[in-house]
Amino acid sequence: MVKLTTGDLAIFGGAHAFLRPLHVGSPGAVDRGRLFERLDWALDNQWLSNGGPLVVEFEARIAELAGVRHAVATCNATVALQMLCHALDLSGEVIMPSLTFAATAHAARWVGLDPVFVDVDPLTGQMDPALAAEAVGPLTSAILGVHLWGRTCPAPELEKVAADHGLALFFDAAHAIGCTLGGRPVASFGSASVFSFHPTKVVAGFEGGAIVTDDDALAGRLRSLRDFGKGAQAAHPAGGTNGKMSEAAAAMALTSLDGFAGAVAHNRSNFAAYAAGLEGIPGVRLVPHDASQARNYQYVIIEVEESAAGVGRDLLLEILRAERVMAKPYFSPACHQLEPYRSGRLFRLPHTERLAGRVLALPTGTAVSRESIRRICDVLRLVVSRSDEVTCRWRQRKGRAA
Ligand code: T4K
Repeated sequence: MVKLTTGDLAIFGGAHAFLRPLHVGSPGAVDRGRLFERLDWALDNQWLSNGGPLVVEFEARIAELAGVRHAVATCNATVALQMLCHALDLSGEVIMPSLTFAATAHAARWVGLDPVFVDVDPLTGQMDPALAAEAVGPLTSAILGVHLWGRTCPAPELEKVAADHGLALFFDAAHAIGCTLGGRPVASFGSASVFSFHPTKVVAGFEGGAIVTDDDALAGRLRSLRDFGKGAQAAHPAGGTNGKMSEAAAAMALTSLDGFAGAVAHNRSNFAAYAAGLEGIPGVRLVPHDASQARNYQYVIIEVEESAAGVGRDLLLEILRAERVMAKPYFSPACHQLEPYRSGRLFRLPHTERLAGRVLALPTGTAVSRESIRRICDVLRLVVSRSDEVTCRWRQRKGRAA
């Protein structure tokens, strides 16, 4: 149904734009026949974890896709980041952006490190390397870059900062599988990078992660740490953990990986549909991709400027959710606005705070069609074009509810 008036919006009693909720992170379609074949094979093989053949195959394919020698598959990306902090023998402080999912900071915190947050570029939302350099102190042991939303952060500049100060450099590439920067695969920067294969990611393994690296010794330490410290040349002070990927997760991840190129093509076409649909809506900026680089397009991010749109991000989110468009405010609050960091050191991060109050991730992925995107954009256009009336009705509604 085409929505023509504010009364047609679901928040004011109109019909929902969608019969079923449309999620940001709906798992992509996979070839179920192939998935069940792999699961059957694993059951027949009677080897369900601890570096089984499907995990080994998955690691080889991820290393190839990432353009590096090693992929160490893990149960998820959070544990992968924790293992990497130990394997790099970090201590004290780690410099990172605050505009990221909590897992980035929590992983460092979990292993006893102190995250030091730096601000981001106001347009791209990516960590500012000059501020990373300024944040280096006597306790700093590493810089953790994040390729936020699958857009790449300024990795070469971060490499220079790390080299100038003798720091370790590694990357949270949870969003960035298959992405390049200056023609180089993201995994070629720093000592290592971490991918996520959570169901909401473009390659999904039920749960899953991988650390990719060209460093043979680091890969060896990670394999040992992942499996309770077994097989280490020298015992690690952290002992070890259980960070292994199961054969079932590898079966799913391999099957999802089979469809990677198709999923990226679908996401790219969705991104183009959003770009066309949002064109000219005042105050709604689609955060762009660098089309000259390989991208997986798995996150569609808009920035809502209330003074131009007439409605703020939070009201827009409420309106979209009423329509069953389950947009997500990635990433709000930013990490430094969350406990346990909020009650600790004071960070002044104006660009991060501004973006955290304005950004919204919109549904994409193979479950989202161009027609659905057209409908989402039409809702946004209607709301912004009638923003005074929308705000007035919303206030009245709130007043009645209070
Ligand atoms: N670093 C970064 C930068 C990250 O973004 C993440 C995770 C990590 C590290 C750590 O990776 P992992 O340890 O998870 O491998 C979701 C995901 O759980 C999380 O993996 C992801 N980033 C983050 C950006 O998004 P939430 O708290 O927003 O999850 P939730 O449950 O609200 O799900 C997100 C959307 O996906 C919802 O709209 C529902 C939908 N969904 C979710 C699942 C699980 C589905 O449609 N189907 C599903 O099976 O964190």
